[in-house]
Amino acid sequence: MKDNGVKIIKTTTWSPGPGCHGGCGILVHVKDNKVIKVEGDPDHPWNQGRLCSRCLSMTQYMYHKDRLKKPLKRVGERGQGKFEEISWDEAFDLIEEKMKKIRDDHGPESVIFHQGTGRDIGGWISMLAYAYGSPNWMFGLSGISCYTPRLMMMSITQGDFAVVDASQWHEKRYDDPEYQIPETVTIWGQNLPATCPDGFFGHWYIDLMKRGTEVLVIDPRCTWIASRAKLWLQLRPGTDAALALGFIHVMIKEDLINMEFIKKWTNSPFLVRTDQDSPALLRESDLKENGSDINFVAHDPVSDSFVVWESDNQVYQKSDIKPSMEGEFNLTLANGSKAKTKTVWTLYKENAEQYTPEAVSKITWVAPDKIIKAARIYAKSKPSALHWGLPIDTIPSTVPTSQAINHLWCLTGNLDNPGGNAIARYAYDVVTYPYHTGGSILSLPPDVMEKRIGMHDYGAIKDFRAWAQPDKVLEQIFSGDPYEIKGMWIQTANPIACTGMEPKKWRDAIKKLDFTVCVDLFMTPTAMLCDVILPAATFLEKDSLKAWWVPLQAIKKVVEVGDCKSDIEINLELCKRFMKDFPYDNVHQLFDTLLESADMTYKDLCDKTWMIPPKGHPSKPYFRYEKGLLRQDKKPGFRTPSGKIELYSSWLEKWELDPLPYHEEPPYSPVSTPDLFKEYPLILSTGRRMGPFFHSEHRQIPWLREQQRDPVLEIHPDTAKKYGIAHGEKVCVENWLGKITVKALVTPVIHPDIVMAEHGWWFPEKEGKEPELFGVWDVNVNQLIPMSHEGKAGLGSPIKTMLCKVYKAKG
Ligand SMILES: Nc1nc2c(c(=O)[nH]1)N[C@H]1C(S)=C(S)[C@@H](COP(=O)(O)OP(=O)(O)OC[C@H]3O[C@@H](n4cnc5c(=O)[nH]c(N)nc54)[C@H](O)[C@@H]3O)O[C@H]1N2
Ligand SMILES: Nc1nc2c(c(=O)[nH]1)N[C@H]1C(S)=C(S)[C@@H](COP(=O)(O)OP(=O)(O)OC[C@H]3O[C@@H](n4cnc5c(=O)[nH]c(N)nc54)[C@H](O)[C@@H]3O)O[C@H]1N2
Ligand code: SF4
Ligand SMILES: [Mo]
Repeated sequence: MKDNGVKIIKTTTWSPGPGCHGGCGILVHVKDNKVIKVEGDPDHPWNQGRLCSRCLSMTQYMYHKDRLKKPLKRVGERGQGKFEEISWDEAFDLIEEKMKKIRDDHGPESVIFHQGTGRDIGGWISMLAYAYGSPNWMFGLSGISCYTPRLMMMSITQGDFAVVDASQWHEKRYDDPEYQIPETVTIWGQNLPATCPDGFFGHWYIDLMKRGTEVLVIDPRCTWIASRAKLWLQLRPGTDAALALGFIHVMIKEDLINMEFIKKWTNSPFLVRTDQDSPALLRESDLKENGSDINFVAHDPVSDSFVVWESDNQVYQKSDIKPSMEGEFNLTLANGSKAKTKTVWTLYKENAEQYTPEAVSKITWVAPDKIIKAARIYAKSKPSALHWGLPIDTIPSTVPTSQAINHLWCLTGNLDNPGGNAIARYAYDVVTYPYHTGGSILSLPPDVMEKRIGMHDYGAIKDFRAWAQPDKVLEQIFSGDPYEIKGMWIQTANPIACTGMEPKKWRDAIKKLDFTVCVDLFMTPTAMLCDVILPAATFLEKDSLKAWWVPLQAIKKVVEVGDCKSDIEINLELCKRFMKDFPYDNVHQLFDTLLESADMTYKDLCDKTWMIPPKGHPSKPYFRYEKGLLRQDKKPGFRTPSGKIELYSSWLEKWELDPLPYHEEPPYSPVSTPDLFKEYPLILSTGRRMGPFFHSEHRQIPWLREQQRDPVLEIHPDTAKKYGIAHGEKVCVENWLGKITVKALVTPVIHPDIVMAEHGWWFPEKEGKEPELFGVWDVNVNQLIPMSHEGKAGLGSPIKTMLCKVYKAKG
């Protein structure tokens, strides 16, 4: 398209620029090789023309005077802020020399490849780490507490991930005849209009609400959506598992569950041995079908488990026997000994029994009648969809919490149904960012993978996600045990201002290493400490592709800025230097290989810009478990070890964790640390997102910063009054780990016993060298949150459930 010398190009987003998890369709106006305007693409089914302020500010971002435009080499001491511009050739040569030396002297595992959140990086940074030979590719957030716990739990429970079906799999969206508007959407700890995370666009809820969907909100804060909800439950932070189990209790008691679905598709009729220290699913080796006391116990070959069958004549006949859900059975095992067993469903009901509305109310602060009402709304709505956010990950007990919530849609059969929780796969099975082990562009031999940090501590780290465990990485940088860490490659992360808890430890860790590289777009508190800084291109300056979840889409290079290079080009160049016979010459060759499963080339994809999988494709809903579209063996069922939804989790059993969900107190809370609570009498929640900023980004962009100049602490008017704090005044937020000074935002949206601090703050306009580091130590709330508090699965951390005191700052 051409008009007055202005070319309009259709493309899609995926960091850097808006920062975000991306997905939106845009029209880019280009004049004289310069972007002059970005607007929403009205024809793109995802955002249908809408854009957030971060995308609308792209011109200010791309052409900002502070953008890094050439590679930099440190010439002073670390943190002194003395850098010299070098060419790309010099930068690549230097990195090659230094990193090869570390590899020769200490082994490739001694370099950590550190990424930030889920942006256009996972595929490319894992490729670089593996080409170099290091298994230590890492997302540096304590306990990997962002999305991974939810992904892991969905994967082991139902074999696939799921998200709310807001019609995103249909080009015609809400008007598609197959689609059904959810009667209710439950928004569990998510602030969607501001966040749009994890392959979801926040405004879809508003579209749904306009079409009649009611919302149920579970959040300690009255969010924009909560203020428009049918019911809002203001729970105590970190008690979500108890609340979900309270729902389950009510749903079972009032028969609001979908028993047909549960019988047919879950492992509820399986038998569990209960007379040992820890219960265990029965295996074929435990029992012979004909050798048991009762002849209606049948072996299920897919799952290698035992199922109890209902039968009038008590003779096992596959054709006329229905699985039975309930009971206790004394069996004779294959080795002749006796065993007590119960069905999964019997155990499940017993477990839920204790979570009465009254008991749950005491834990969660939500009134019993509200718990009952909410459970009824969720379970009776047809279809009913549930979306959950980051707070489910940011607690050490994230595994039982995500499990309990995941069960809600499994118990009601709202899985892969129109308007429920649809199974989400990469569109056309094109993997640009591997969310679990496998799917990476390169792989490493098992003996090298064995050295991945945290692998032997946690089953979930070993079996589910190929990342190193970040808390263990930080510990190992200081201990050198079992091997020394010597270098760090940091790309799309800002551990000093954002990803790192106890960021002063991360500062010391980075400074301790022999060689560090940071790839970023601006100088940050983290980049300031590194040896080489490489200038990355924005998404409008690079070619890339995305399939999270739909559509499959192209990101197109529209212009160039300075000497900036895309992350993928940087990594590909280094892969060639680190790995003999690296299979790709250029990024387009790599993209073409990734697109093989879609049977197209990158050029084809660019011509179309975006594509939605056709009906019948395994990456398109609905009811794929009935059609044999989910499992590799093409049988009906789910991609779990048993082929069933595992309400009783065989993976958790294998990892020696509790196979059923339960509530566990956060490590610091009025209940678990009452003495500490006397000194620090407020619950500190952190990281409530801000629309204009993405984490630690965008503080230098005028149109964005003018929306909010300073970091704030949300505090209830009664609490502010109690502590003599007025709106807008400077307050200290302090606990036993540290202190920050921010502005009080006195507001009734927050519970009187909770204060909410923002994360990711630093001031690009302030002094950058140490000790100031852009004022990060005055305002970074992560100084009040500990590392090494991951849960039993190696996942989760107390990011949103700390304690603090608040008082007026002096002066
Ligand atoms: N207290 C508290 N802390 C938190 C959270 C919280 O809720 N509370 N949330 C946590 C969560 S969920 C996450 S995911 C982390 C996120 O942490 P990060 O991912 O580290 O956050 P960002 O500030 O978005 O990005 C880090 C840096 O990457 C650069 N960058 C952005 N995109 C790109 C890109 O495509 N290429 C390159 N080379 N650089 C890029 C940015 O300029 C920025 O300097 O923060 C965590 N920190
Ligand atoms: N503008 C913007 N968008 C972003 C980001 C950003 O920095 N800025 N970050 C991106 C990233 S990486 C992520 S992970 C997502 C996160 O996005 P979301 O999943 O939406 O998470 P948050 O904004 O951290 O918190 C969501 C809500 O949870 C509530 N909450 C706090 N504690 C609890 C609790 O214990 N239980 C319950 N039920 N609710 C609680 C908060 O009050 C808040 O309203 O956002 C992404 N999108
Ligand atoms: S969700 Fe908002 S910030 Fe993210 S790509 Fe879309 S418009 Fe841009
Ligand atoms: Mo995140």
